[in-house]
Amino acid sequence: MSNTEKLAARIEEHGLAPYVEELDEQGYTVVPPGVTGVTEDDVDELVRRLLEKSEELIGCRFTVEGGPECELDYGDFPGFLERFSGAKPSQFQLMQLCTYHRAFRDLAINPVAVTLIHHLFGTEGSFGNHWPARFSSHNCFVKWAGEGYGESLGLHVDQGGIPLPWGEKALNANCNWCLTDYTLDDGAFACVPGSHLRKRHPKLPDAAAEAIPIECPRGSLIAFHGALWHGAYPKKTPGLRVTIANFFRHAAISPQDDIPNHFPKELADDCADPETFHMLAGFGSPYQSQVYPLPKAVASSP
Ligand SMILES: O=C(O)CCC(=O)C(=O)O
Ligand SMILES: [Fe+2]
Repeated sequence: MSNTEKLAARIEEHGLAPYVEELDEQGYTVVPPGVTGVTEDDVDELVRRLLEKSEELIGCRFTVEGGPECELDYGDFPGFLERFSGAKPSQFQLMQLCTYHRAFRDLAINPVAVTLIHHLFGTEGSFGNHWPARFSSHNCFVKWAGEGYGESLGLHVDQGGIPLPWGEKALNANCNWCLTDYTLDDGAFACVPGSHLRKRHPKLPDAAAEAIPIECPRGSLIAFHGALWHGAYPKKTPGLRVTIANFFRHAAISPQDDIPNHFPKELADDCADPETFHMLAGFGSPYQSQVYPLPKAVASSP
């Protein structure tokens, strides 16, 4: 079976046809937990581990209901997407989640998420277990009430580092796992539906007028094309918005986190599907060493 046929079979197996159609037309899709197989218990565990790690790294206790229990000082850090509007940061990002615990590695290779990502990158040039999708980085956004990204909503594209013109297929793609409810006032994901088809960067602040909030219950997956204009609304309610952003790249694009060279192999083996994890991690590129055999001289030339 070709990889194109395998992909069609996986879309069928998981009942993903409507989500794939939405991805193509709108540039994003929202998949409910009943379809991804991520349970309430899984979400509880992920949130607990993320907030424990946050406390360990920051020295402040965080709860979903109450938010941060301390005042937090960012020093000179202007924020990443906050810079567009000059808003004061009211979030932080945790990185390299797949080194934390197996629960994050299992989420990174969730079969529904990976199937949608394979669809976004296409199967061109793929064979056997070599699909174009690779991990780029595994991150978490922890957000609380504040200015968010300001008026611009931080609208951007995730494949923004790649020179124009962009083609049909994504070069980066993202899986946002909403670990708390997404509503407008809770700081929902913002996007301009269909903007991936414009194949250019958003112009700020005008693009913000076209954005809509993506509201969905905790446990939902928002998968999106790397050329979709997106950001987030400011959180206005008490407590935390917690999201895991598993960022993928086409094999031709550099990873944000140098996973192929630095991710521990023994951790990659400790997950629900080590073969898929290894492939997405990008281990074993034949050009990292003299992998392809060389011929042997059997007799000297006359
Ligand atoms: O939810 C957010 O604050 C922004 C998410 C985002 O830009 C991303 O995951 O690429
Ligand atoms: Fe983004």
